[in-house]
Amino acid sequence: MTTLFDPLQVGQISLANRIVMAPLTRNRAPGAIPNALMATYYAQRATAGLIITEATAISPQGQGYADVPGLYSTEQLDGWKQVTHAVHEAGGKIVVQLWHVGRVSHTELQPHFGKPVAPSAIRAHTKTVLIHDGVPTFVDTSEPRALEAEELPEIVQDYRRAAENAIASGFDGVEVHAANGYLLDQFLKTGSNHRTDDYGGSIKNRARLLLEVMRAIVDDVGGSRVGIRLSPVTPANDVVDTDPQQLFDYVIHHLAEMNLAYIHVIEGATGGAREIADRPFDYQSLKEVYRQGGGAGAWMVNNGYTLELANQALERGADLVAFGRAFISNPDLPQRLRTGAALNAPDRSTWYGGDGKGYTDYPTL
Ligand code: 8OZ
Repeated sequence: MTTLFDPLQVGQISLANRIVMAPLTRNRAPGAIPNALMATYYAQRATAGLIITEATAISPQGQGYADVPGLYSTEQLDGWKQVTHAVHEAGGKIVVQLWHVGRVSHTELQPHFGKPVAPSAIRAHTKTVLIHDGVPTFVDTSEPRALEAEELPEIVQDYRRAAENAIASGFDGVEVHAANGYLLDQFLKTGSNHRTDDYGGSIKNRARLLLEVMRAIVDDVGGSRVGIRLSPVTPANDVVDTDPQQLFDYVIHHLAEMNLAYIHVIEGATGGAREIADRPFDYQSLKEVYRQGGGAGAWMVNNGYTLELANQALERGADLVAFGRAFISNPDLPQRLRTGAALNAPDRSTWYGGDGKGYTDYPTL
């Protein structure tokens, strides 16, 4: 029987085990530049089979929170090189999560204090984080503007360039963040996409930008080091779709043709309930559509997993399990899971922003 501790080849990345560190926003990159503290934090967690970095802006426009990192300037690439080097020295594997927040932003974080961009000019009822005088504060997101169709090829190019930058910075691959109500998810879903051009309306049109982004990246760096994160029914950042099962069947069917390294699925409400009464979804069926379409990438599951739930998921055919909060407070999580050791509890007050406290000071066994 397969266990979490068995190795797995994921595209061109060899994983020592099936325990993945989920992407976690920590707001510790002032000026959007990755730093030595971050290198320490990630290297401490290098016994994960795979580390997925915190969401990382592909462009200044893609930025939506204070002190989250980017991957578009020389300084940022140099910062990330420290991180990938430290993780590789510690024997780990690391991919970077590529992020455009779309409407989940604030004018204070946008180039020239412009409006955040979105498929349609519909405000998200959600918060973002600004840091004033070192203190993180949650504020409402700003009113967005609808992107012109002519702007979309530039965004596709920003993703492609960020993927190239990732490889140049020593990452083992990239994960496209198409989940949690950010730009690509905003395009996918009916609640946030009211466009009447080729990028709105039908499922085919709403999925167009996502598939263009994926094709551009895969053509450039090769599918064997590309993954994608999806969240079919999450209410995170105020997204909703009238028919998520049909929408994601279409998306996954087209992803199946791309020879991706993995598909990463958030089940239920991100960081919350795994089942949502008024948003049912059949994840097993989604995986079957992927496999029937020829998709051979690893199937990664996430959201509220315990060791017991993880073992059940492996029995049902999942290949990888991503743990988020448990990795914040347990740098040696794989060893703890293997030995049944107790887990440190995460301190929520230090999740977003700050220094090494609640970041690099959690004890190992
Ligand atoms: C928590 C706080 C800020 C951003 C996501 C990137 O939900 C995030 C995020 C999470 O995917």
